Amino acid sequence: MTRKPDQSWIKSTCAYCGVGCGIEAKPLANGLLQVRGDKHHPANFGQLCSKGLALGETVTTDGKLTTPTIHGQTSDWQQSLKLVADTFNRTIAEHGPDSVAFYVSGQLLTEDYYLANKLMKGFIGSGNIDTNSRLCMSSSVAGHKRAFGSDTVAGCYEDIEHAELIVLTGSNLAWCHPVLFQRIKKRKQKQPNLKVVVIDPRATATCEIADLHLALKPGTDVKLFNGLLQYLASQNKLDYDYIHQYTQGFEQALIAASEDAPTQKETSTHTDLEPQKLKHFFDWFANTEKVMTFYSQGVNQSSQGTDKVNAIINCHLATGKIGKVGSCPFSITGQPNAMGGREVGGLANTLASHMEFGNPSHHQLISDYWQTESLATQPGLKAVELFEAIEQGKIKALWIMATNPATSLPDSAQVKRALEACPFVVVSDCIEQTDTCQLADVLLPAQGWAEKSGTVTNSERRISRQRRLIATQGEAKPDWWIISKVAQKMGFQSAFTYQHEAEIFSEYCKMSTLGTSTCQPRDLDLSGLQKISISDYINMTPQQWPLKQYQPDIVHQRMFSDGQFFTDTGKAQFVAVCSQAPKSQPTENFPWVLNTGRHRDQWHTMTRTGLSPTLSNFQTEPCLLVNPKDANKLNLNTDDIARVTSQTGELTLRVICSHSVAEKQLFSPIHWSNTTSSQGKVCLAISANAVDSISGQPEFKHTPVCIEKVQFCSEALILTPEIIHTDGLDYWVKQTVPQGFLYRVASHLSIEALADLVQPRLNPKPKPLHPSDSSSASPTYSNTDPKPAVCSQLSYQAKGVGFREVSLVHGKVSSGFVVANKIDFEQMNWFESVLMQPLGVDISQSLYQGKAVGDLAQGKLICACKQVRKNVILKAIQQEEAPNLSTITRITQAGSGCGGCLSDIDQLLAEHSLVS
Ligand SMILES: Nc1nc2c(c(=O)[nH]1)N[C@H]1C(S)=C(S)[C@@H](COP(=O)(O)OP(=O)(O)OC[C@H]3O[C@@H](n4cnc5c(=O)[nH]c(N)nc54)[C@H](O)[C@@H]3O)O[C@H]1N2
Ligand SMILES: Nc1nc2c(c(=O)[nH]1)N[C@H]1C(S)=C(S)[C@@H](COP(=O)(O)OP(=O)(O)OC[C@H]3O[C@@H](n4cnc5c(=O)[nH]c(N)nc54)[C@H](O)[C@@H]3O)O[C@H]1N2
Ligand code: SF4
Ligand SMILES: [Mo]
Repeated sequence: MTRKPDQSWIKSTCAYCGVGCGIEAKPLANGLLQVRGDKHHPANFGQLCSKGLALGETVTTDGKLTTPTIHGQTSDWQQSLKLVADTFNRTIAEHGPDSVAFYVSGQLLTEDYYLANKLMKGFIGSGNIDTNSRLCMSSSVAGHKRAFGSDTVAGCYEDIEHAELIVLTGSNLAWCHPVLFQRIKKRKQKQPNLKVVVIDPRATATCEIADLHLALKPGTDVKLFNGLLQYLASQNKLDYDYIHQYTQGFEQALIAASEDAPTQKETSTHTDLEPQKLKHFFDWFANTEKVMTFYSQGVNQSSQGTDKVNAIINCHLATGKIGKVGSCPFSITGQPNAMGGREVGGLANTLASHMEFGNPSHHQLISDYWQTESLATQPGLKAVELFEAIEQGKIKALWIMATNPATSLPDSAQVKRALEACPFVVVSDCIEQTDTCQLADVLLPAQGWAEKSGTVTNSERRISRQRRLIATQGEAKPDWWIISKVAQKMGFQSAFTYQHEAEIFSEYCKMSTLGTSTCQPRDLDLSGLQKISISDYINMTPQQWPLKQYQPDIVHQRMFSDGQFFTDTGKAQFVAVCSQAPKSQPTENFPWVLNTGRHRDQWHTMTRTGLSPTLSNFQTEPCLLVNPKDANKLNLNTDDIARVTSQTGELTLRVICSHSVAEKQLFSPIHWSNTTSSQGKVCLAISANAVDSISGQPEFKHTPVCIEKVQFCSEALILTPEIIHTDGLDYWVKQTVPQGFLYRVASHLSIEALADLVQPRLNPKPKPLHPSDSSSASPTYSNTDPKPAVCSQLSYQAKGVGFREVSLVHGKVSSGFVVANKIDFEQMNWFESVLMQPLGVDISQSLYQGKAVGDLAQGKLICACKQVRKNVILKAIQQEEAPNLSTITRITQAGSGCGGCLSDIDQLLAEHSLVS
């Protein structure tokens, strides 16, 4: 008897990265979701990373935007949609279509995205719709178009199973695409001959699987790959048959490479790489048949991003390592639907469905298909230019959807000025409190990941369904619904009459067939889905394009296997590229280079992953990684707070000394905003002037800065069930914890003054404390309601030394704070132990002594076999100069039993030394 599939598990797709993992979810009685990997999904075969596993924790009602608001006042859909439509119409009537703009996102579903593009380019008649993919994939898009004549990712994930050499450049795959990383790791364990090369100025967690780590000088990738092309030619390792038959422009590209990188010595000097290491890489590439090169933001987010992409592709074309099993250049997409957005035409410089501005037949085809006479004739403004135009008053109405530009665009102060200057700003989001929402005139509540339904396309061109998993909270609506309603109210009724997302999807798929018999063929072929019915759409399994027919079974396709490309001649185009230094160079005043990127457990501006206590516990503060030698010169230690200043702005970040960054380089994560920190938003310091001249993508990884230590007089930890106001707190960071929020604070005030500032902000309000008149550690301590205690407060004060207070409700700690000169390990430990105390345990003694209680004094149990607790392991990590798994297990004995806790120890190592 075959077992019936469990109907209560609904198949959907993870909300986060471009790997596009399939999930299965089961709604729980408490409104949360149980989530597991979908064993049948070809992106992950059941695997999930920490973010995917914690998806269920992020569907809480906390902080959700549930009603439309106008100028901060709750409104309704009727009124707010009318206001948006009328204001856009009036602005267009007065100032023309180019006076309005949409700024959208790779986190919209394809159906949403298609409609946003259709409305702006097709009916408003302006090219002014750009997307956060400009910050993410646009250099790859531009590089692909130059080389292939189309924006095509050549390979598929299955190539990993065949590759003999995998090059990861500008990608921290272990943290940013963890399921692909694990897949490579597993394959390497089975197939030790597989070689992995990591090219990254930093020693990241990805280096764990690297046979070779090339810590190149930031920004020198073009030199490195030109050096490789020159080497391949000099060693007679080129595939001339392939070059002659399928490509053009090779001679010019080789001449450029040979002039740019004439010798290995020259390449080695410019990239700061040891000649021996360079030669290893070159030899491996030259002598391995099946090579995959994955690249991501270390390549794209550069003032030479497009050239970097083409320098990589040149090497693959010159050796014929493309379109073959196990061989391809592979741009890994960031967002879950970055690829879908590129397909529908969400970038300001493309039209729709991989059809282009400047091609009259494409214009005609689209105008006929959409039945419009207003199709935009010119590309619109790219993201950075768009926000400049907004500040200059050229854009008078702006609609932002599913992105948080006040945090993620370069030069946050400029973005804020622009949004403040713009007469009308609409923001569609599912979260109420973001830096961008705070600057909106109209806020529209969009359904979030678990509430909405549609499709996304992942890095390997695979379209998966995202399915509705829970009931919608409040009045939130699907983004496609919001867009169609506004379009209808603007007067475009007949073109936006959709009742179901499936209708939009099939219209979009059909668009991919336009003109393919009369014009040139296009890579994006979705013809097999153009007639999909609503019920087939509802049940659709993952489909990979190109798809001429519905794929009932999973397929693994690669592009260009026939050597046919989408240029005018059908041949791939080599691009002659020459290395250039990053636009902003260090100076005497700004001698360090700040690199920015991602942390393992947070997603972008934390509006969603920040809701999960589990994910928020990995890296709790916006940090600055500093090489220990530099730290020494600057008199900085781990846990100090540093001020980082660039020509654009200023940050205050917690220092972590780490060998993972080279001297003169710094790294900081991108996740904190003004909503979660005082000055941890890295884009405050990033200039908007350094962008790639072809793609318009900003240089996020190379900002000259200076740093100095900031001396504070006091620090505090504050636990509160609700958000508190932070005025007067010089440095603060907010973290989600199971009880509510944990604030970490540093201040120029004395301990007493800081305690006075903090105390009234906590709820329930504590009764007045008994002041201590002693300057020694002979404290007074007050228990305001010792016995039957529904609500009680315990506080302790030792003048000039410390201050501790907790409020209990029904015997459980509900809020509290500790203030000291410096919140050290002991204080942190005490606070944590008090929070974890089971009901009914008397914590007054612990409060008095400032020492953690009972067993919890050493933190939670990590190794059950040897009974080793967290803090014992942390202490060992801190005492060791270069801690690693084997030294820590030897010193503490943890993990020497069954070994089941080794991954936890590894995680502690990663958290506290940052390189695993
Ligand atoms: N956990 C997590 N995962 C994510 C995301 C997230 O927010 N959190 N976001 C998703 C998105 S949208 C994206 S775009 C991807 C990004 O994924 P990645 O591109 O892998 O992530 P980043 O950390 O931005 O940058 C990658 C690496 O580029 C390196 N780098 C800096 N300069 C250079 C250089 O000049 N040359 C080379 N070769 N390398 C350099 C950096 O040191 C960094 O380690 O991640 C996706 N996945
Ligand atoms: N310094 C620096 N800056 C960077 C980068 C870097 O490496 N360094 N990386 C850049 C890159 S690659 C990227 S992709 C960007 C990401 O930057 P953003 O796009 O600004 O980051 P998110 O936090 O993902 O913002 C998405 C917003 O959409 C909301 N949202 C989520 N789902 C939905 C939905 O279904 N509908 C609607 N309407 N809203 C939704 C979320 O609550 C959130 O507010 O950051 C860029 N900025
Ligand atoms: S690898 Fe990406 S898609 Fe997969 S579970 Fe993690 S965040 Fe989600
Ligand atoms: Mo991205």
